[in-house]
Amino acid sequence: MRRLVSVIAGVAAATAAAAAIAEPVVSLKDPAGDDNGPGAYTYPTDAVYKPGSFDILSFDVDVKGSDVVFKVGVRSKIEDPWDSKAWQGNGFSLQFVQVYIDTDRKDGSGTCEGLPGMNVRFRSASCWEKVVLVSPQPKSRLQSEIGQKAAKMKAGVVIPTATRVDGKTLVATVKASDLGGKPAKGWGYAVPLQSNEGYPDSKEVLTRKVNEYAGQHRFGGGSDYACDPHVIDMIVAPGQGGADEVRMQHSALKYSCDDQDKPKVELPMVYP
Ligand SMILES: [Ca+2]
Ligand SMILES: [Ca+2]
Ligand SMILES: [Ca+2]
Repeated sequence: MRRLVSVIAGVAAATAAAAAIAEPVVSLKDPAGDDNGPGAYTYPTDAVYKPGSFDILSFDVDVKGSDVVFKVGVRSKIEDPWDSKAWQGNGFSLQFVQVYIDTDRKDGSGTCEGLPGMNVRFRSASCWEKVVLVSPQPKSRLQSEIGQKAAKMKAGVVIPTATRVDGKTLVATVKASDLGGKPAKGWGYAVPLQSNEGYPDSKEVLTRKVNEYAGQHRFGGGSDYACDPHVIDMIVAPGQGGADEVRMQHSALKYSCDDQDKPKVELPMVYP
C-alpha cells in the first residue's frame, strides 16, 4: 500500500511538472533580409531603427498550463531607445506585431479587415476571430486605442497578460480562455510586423506609416496614401524560412494605388 501511495504521488508530481512545461504547438521560420514589405520598403532614417529590427526570423506558439505563449524572433537585439519604462511600457520601443488568428477556417466567418493603420484585408476563407497585440504599449493605452479607433473589432482583440523581451525575441503571454481555448490543429496565423508609433494618426492604432520617401520616423518605398500595406515583414507558408518565401511575401504584399484610400492587399494566413 505504501508503495502504491508513493507511485501515485510520483504520478501526481510528474503531471504537475508536465503542466508547467511549454508544449510547442506552432514553430515557423522566416527568411532573413525580407524586411522590406512588398520588396521596396526601407527603414526610417533615424539611427534607432537598426538594421534587422523588423526582420522576422521565427514565430512560435507554446501552450504552458492555461496560458498560450507567442514568441516572435527578429534578426537584431531588441532595444528600448525610447525608455518604455517611463511610459509604463514593456521593455522595448520599436516593434509592433499583430498576430491574427483564424480559429474556424469557415468561409465568411470572422473579421475580414485588419486593424486600422495596417491597410490590409483577409480573404473571406480566412478571416480572423482573434488578434493578439504584441506591443510595447501598456494595457491601458492599447485598450483606449482599440476603444476609440476599432470599437467594432474589440471582442476579437486580445491584450496579453504580459509582454517582454528575451534578447532578440518578443514574448507575449495570453490566457488560453481569451483565445476561446488552447490553439487547435487547423488554426491559421498571419504575423505582420510593423513599428509602434506612440503618436499615431487619429484613425490608426499605434502604427507607423510607410510613405513614398523615408523620413526620420517614416518608412519609405510605399505610398503616401492608404493603398500600401503597412507591413514590413510577415511569415508566409510553408514557414520554413526558404528563399522562395521572400518571393511569395513580395507577391502577397503587391499593391495597387488605383483606388488610393482603399486597401486591397489580402494577407495570407499560414495553416501549420
Ligand atoms: Ca524575415
Ligand atoms: Ca475565421
Ligand atoms: Ca517574411
